[in-house]
Amino acid sequence: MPEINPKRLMQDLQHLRNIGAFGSGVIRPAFSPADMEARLWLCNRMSEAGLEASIDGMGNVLGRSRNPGKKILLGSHTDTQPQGGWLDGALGVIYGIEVARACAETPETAHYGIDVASWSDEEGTYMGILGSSSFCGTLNHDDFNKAVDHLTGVSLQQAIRAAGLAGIPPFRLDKSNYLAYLEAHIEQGPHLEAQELLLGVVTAIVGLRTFKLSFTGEQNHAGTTPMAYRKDAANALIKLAHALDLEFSSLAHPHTVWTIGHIRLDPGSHSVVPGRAEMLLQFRDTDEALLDKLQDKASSLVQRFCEQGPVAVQLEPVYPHQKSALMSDKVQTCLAAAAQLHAPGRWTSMPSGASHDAQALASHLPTGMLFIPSIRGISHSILEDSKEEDIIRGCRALASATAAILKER
Ligand code: HGY
Ligand code: MN
Ligand code: MN
Repeated sequence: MPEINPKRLMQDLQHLRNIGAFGSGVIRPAFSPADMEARLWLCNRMSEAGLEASIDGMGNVLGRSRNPGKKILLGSHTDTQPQGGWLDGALGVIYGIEVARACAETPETAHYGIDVASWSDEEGTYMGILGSSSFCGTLNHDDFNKAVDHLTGVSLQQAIRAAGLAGIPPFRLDKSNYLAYLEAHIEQGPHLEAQELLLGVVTAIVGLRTFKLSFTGEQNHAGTTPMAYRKDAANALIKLAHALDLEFSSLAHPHTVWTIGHIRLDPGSHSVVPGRAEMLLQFRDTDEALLDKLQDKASSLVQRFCEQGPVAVQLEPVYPHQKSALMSDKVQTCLAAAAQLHAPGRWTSMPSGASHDAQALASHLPTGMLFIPSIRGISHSILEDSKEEDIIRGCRALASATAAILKER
């Protein structure tokens, strides 16, 4: 069985953490200088691990084994949220490099073929799971052409050009190359820690939908405009947000989540009745039919608000919908055996409340995911962290699962 090198694993994770470091977290949004610095470093580390590594025109880093025969693809992402944690995505990419090195250093597994990927823009600075969708050939070109960073207004195409990637051909999946895609990731939620479990084998990944709601009223004086005369965009936003919360609560399943993660009031002065307002609404569940119901509910609420007035409301999708994905039963069985080996009786099967690149790969390759616990379940925050022994155990379990699948080929 390949034996990973825990010291080397932690050193690489810490090195990556220092690229774009921000307090205990990381700021490395897609195509930023820090993101590209990290990708170049990954290329070198993959080459040192004996892989043929390069970056494609979508920013994907891919390290390919020179060994003949069917391979395993390991990967995740190294771009982050505007303020992210040091392990979200990075864990699975560095695990991949470490598993490739461990197999190469172990005589009975040295002939195994392991490719390693860091997909670009998983976090959706421009478009969620951009790089992995491009790799699978499922990137919608209209979505690609209109993708923009909603915080800066920079287009995806401008960002790719500024990163020096324009014109480089994108990598494309050749299914005949691979037996499976495995992605290790932090859980980013509280369940493993709360149950004192050490590993999670993912059964399914949530689908997610993100909408912008725009409110158009009338900017006016906050002192002289009587309440009955107002067309207050902020007031309409607050009322609609509350109505959504009540209606979604009545439709939700146990794991359904919804978030209003961004609100903007215009002009944003304390003495002005806002004439315009906007908010971003995102909802997630593994059941696409329920997501349809939530979407219909949001549309009917918007229509009702428009009919009642006095503020006009518009609902428009932003970012392409990310469909829910089931993980391969066969790969789950293999990951479960590895979890039982490395955490006997202290692992569970579970859905993922976070989206992942694995949901792009799942309809093209047998795909599975392995979770390690997140301390206090925190993620998408600089406070995100995991215990070192859990990080090391997770890499050992991924190495076991990878070797077991390759042994069977
Ligand atoms: O939002 C997510 O679930 C992922 O971390 N991008
Ligand atoms: Mn992630
Ligand atoms: Mn994330």
